[in-house]
Amino acid sequence: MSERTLVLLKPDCIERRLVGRVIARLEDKGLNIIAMKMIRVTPELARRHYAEHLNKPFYPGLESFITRSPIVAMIVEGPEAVAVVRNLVGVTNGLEAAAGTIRGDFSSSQQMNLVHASDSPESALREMDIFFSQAELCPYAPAVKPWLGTHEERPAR
Ligand code: FUP
Repeated sequence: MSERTLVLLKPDCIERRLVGRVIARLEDKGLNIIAMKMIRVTPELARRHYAEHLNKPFYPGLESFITRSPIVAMIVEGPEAVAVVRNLVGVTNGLEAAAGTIRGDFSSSQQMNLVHASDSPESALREMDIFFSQAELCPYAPAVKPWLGTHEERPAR
């Protein structure tokens, strides 16, 4: 079923000039980018986004990292987008992420792992709302739809 999820290209992704290569992986998979902007995360925004980690020992370092350079925030849309994007991104620690995933191919760090992707449909709704207003969404028909699956797999909705 078609879903939307939040993707953040983190400061290390921008600093290392990997933005184009990471976006290409999302596009290659057949996902639609329906919103995108470059912003600098403020400490307040970091605390909202990472609310579940606020009391963890690694939070101060995480906040310093996510606020140190701009990020690119995106909403991507496609069949089962939440799980599909998490699989493309790989597990949290770049050293453990599978080869072929973004983190597995480009990261050797637990903190500087290039990309954030929502971990559930509920998280996606909460996080999309933090970074984007409804007016910023630009949905469009995916030209690749005939290649995304058979009619039996995904009846018209
Ligand atoms: P993920 O869902 O893979 O982005 O990872 P988590 O939600 O578990 O963690 C959020 C961010 O905190 C990760 F991107 C990296 C960072 N982190 C650390 O820096 N140290 C830790 O021990 C755990 C997570």
